Amino acid sequence: MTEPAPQGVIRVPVPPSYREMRRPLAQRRPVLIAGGMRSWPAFSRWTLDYLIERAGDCEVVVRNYTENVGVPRHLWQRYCIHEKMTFGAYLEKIRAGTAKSIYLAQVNIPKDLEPLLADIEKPAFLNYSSLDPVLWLGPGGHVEPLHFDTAHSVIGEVVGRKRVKLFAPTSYFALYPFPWWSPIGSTFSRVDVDNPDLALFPRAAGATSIECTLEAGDVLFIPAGWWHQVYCLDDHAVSVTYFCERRTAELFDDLKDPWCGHFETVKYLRSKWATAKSIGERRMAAARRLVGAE
Ligand SMILES: O=C(O)CCC(=O)C(=O)O
Repeated sequence: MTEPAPQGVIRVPVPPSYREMRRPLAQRRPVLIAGGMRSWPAFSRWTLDYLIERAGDCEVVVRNYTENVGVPRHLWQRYCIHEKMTFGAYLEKIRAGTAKSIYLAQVNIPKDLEPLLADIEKPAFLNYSSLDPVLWLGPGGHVEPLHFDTAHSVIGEVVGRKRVKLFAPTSYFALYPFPWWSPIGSTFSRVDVDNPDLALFPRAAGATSIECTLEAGDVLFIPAGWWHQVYCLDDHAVSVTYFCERRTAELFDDLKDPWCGHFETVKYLRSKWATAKSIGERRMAAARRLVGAE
């Protein structure tokens, strides 16, 4: 089965008007707002020296992917090892080029990097509520594996560039998510989309991606359910994501989302299990009555 090619990433000027954002949001298409975060103080401030001086003592948790380097993705036993260190120690590793398979991902800025909070702004076109903004910082060459989020992502690219490969939610079955009981999690794909093993994952041949490159200063809106794999370019790349609570986004129609369908499947199986259990219990009660045990 071949998926229809998703239309490309829509580019809108900054600041986007409500009208310009309304249609892509309603159609749930990725949107790139070129220069959308250039007004953030972070854009001109966030050098490695500045980050170390402002927040170097903060303790953060980083993701160490070393054990998975060179291992085919579907054989990963776990996603990564989490390690605690100071933000400053991690930034020194970035500077020294020794953080190759260590990524600082999804660090809650208000809680864990509070001194940096004044440097960022929630994009004005975001007219629904968001969770706490999170920081991503990593070395050039890092690839954040293909996954989707259950909330919209609004990514502000602060330093360096990132290439983003996107697949529409309709590619769900072509991308073979890990099973929901695996330690990796069912929002991650088992397929290495840059070099898919079509003998193992034949449907992946039909998955069609779109791509964009985020330059420093750009903002990318990724609707919930869109798969994305993110490649850090340049010496290092830093971005901030505002995840938006999907329940508060009035433009949603959950039932049409395949990933929602996935959770629906789990709910359905649970309800079947409950039904089977109650039938089993009734039969056991009848059997006990039959043999006079009740
Ligand atoms: O920047 C990255 O490495 C990943 C970002 C991401 O997955 C997100 O913001 O949803």
